[in-house]
Amino acid sequence: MFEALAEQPSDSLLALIKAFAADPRPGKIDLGVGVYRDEEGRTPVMAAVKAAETILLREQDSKSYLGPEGDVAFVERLAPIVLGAEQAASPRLAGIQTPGGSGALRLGAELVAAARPGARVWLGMPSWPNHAPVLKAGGLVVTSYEAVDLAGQTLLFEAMIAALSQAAAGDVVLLHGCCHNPTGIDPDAAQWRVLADLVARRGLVPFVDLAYQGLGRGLEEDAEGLRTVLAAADEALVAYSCDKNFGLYRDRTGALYVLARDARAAGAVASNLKALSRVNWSMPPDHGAAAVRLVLERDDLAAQWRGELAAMAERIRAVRTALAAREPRLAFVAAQNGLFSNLAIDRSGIEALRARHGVYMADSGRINLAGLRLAEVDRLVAALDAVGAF
Ligand code: PLP
Ligand code: TYF
Repeated sequence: MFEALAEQPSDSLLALIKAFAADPRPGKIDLGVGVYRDEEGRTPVMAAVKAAETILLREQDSKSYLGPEGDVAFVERLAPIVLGAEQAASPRLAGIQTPGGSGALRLGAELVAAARPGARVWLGMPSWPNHAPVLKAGGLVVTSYEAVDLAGQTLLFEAMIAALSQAAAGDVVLLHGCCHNPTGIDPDAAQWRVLADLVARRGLVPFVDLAYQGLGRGLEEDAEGLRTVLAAADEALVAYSCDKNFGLYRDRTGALYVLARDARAAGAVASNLKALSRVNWSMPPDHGAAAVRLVLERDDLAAQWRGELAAMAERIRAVRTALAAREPRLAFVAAQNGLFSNLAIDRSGIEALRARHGVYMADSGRINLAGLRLAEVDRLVAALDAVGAF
């Protein structure tokens, strides 16, 4: 039967990891896959996480099953950081540990599809390439609309509002909580309020993907938009990833939070989340969530983690500032948030950058600013100039 299968394209972002590793040139620059890198180009295990792992190694006395909901204390400790103290304490809230933000997106889509078969989700483009396929695989009907003008590097906010004004009550709206992937262009506070009003007025269900909290303007600041929208919504979902802000990537650490209309509905949500977890992965992987829980339980480790995260965000901002200062045509980079910016470069420019200059970026023209060392700013600008990227 397997001969009937059509060949599937490989993930072009992940393929870049191998292509970059195979390039023997010493001065190559990796602006591809979205992981944080320090000034030496490393993606280290964060010291607070390492300390928590050391404690786990010493004190964990069992690896027996926990259950489909995973580490409940992890989900509870994380909630106020994401949602704020008030929403985290809401009786309308249900939460579950998931394998990364990706698992949370899939589970959230399946939950909505179970409650309302054929439900629609509105997705602004460009977006993370996995969004549409994961939401679709979860049973939702994806309607995309244009949300960013790459040539002008602007959010098409009016077009966004016009698109979402056509959404029906109960439709889901996928929103990037902060540090938009791939553009780095986030709504400002006033625009989040307009979105919140629209959600409330039309009875829409925000599904906020928060995968980079703390890597933009700050832990609290990066959650402000999400909290504004959730405060206005009767029902909402949050797919959360700890894989970037705790540096846990391959340990697949995340959570899904769901706000229901009332406490009784939240109970139904919780039991459905557990049932969906069971049929997908039975139980989520423990290690990353246990490490995060330990970090958040201990004041000294939590403070250390906050400090490390703030330093990571600081480095990303320093790279953005340096790039913008060096090249006025990249001034927009300094005003954007998080790891990414999406340059409006065509395919031939992107390929020439790889082949001639050893500069690797996503096929879309997305660059990961954390992949750039301050000492490489001049070389990147010269390479962009040489391929006619401006
Ligand atoms: N959402 C966005 C926007 C992302 O960039 C990522 C990155 O991987 C994810 C979700 C998923 O994160 P995770 O690796 O935790 O599944
Ligand atoms: O956008 C990125 O680069 C990160 C990492 O299938 C990633 O979100 C990329 C592709 C993928 C999973 C994670």
